[in-house]
Amino acid sequence: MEMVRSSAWIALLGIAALTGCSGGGGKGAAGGAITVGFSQVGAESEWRTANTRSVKEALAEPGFQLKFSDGQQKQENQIKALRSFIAQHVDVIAFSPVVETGWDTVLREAKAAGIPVVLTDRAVQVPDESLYVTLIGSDFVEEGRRAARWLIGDSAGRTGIIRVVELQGTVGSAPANDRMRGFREVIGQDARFEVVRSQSGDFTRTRGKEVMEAFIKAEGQKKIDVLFAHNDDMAIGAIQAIEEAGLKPGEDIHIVSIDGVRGAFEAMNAGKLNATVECNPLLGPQLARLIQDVHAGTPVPKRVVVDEGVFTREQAAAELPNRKY
Ligand code: GYE
Repeated sequence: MEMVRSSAWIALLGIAALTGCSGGGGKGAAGGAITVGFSQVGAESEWRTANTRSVKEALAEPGFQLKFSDGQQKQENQIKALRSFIAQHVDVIAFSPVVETGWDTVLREAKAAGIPVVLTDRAVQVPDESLYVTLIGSDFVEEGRRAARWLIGDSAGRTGIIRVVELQGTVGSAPANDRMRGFREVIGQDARFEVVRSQSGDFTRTRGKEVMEAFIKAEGQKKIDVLFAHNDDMAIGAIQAIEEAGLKPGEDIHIVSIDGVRGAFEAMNAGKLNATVECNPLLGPQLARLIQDVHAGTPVPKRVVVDEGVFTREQAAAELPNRKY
């Protein structure tokens, strides 16, 4: 089981030549601060709060001027923000796209305006990869696989069908699509596992609790053995629903989720969550360096991923003081 610290960055694909640098129109070209328009997904989870803090801190450094916009989990808000950044002639646009599809038009507008785009955290699906310069973030497929591998280890010696319910992240988002895929890829190789319910809880505690309540009700007398939640916040919401139904989270229903936020470590410490797969939100410093390189026209990798691990209940007490988010 991996216990790698999360700061090492690995370049996956080769070096991509940069195109579309600020085109001389931005303020940075005149030697001042680099103006960055950053469009954030929203404030849906503990992960996101830590991510926003990290980005804001890093881009508060001298050399940057940050224009920050909160999309409140709505693509239309993010598209509006990107158009406003284009109209203001920012030097670089950085954004974390709430969903994967539907960005072609606005990204073409940015390209036509000569403004380079750096994706952070989440990926887009676009027919033309030159519409963004680079993507920094986690490998969500691998996180899904890690959750499944942990589950297979946890279920060693168990016979009969193991009934799993899944709380998905935001519909159409890269982490929901990829975590679902990675998880299924691995548990699909073990005939004991059956995913009996799978629904979106939109990455929030409130929805996580509501959807888990619905799962419990719908399953009636049939036992739910495992909950896989695409993030810790939904797992924490679900824990409440499980307790209110008179069951013991972590015992009657084993729970694995993703992110590794403080709340997850506290839940593991209380015995209510069994494991969390780490997803590091502290992307700010790396993002700042990448923006500098992109603005200077220095070649950068097309894809940069974070190195992350898995933590269990047994490790929670020792690890809790080291957590930075
Ligand atoms: O796992 C979840 C957040 O995109 C990796 O978004 C991010 C996910 C994270 O809401 O908690």
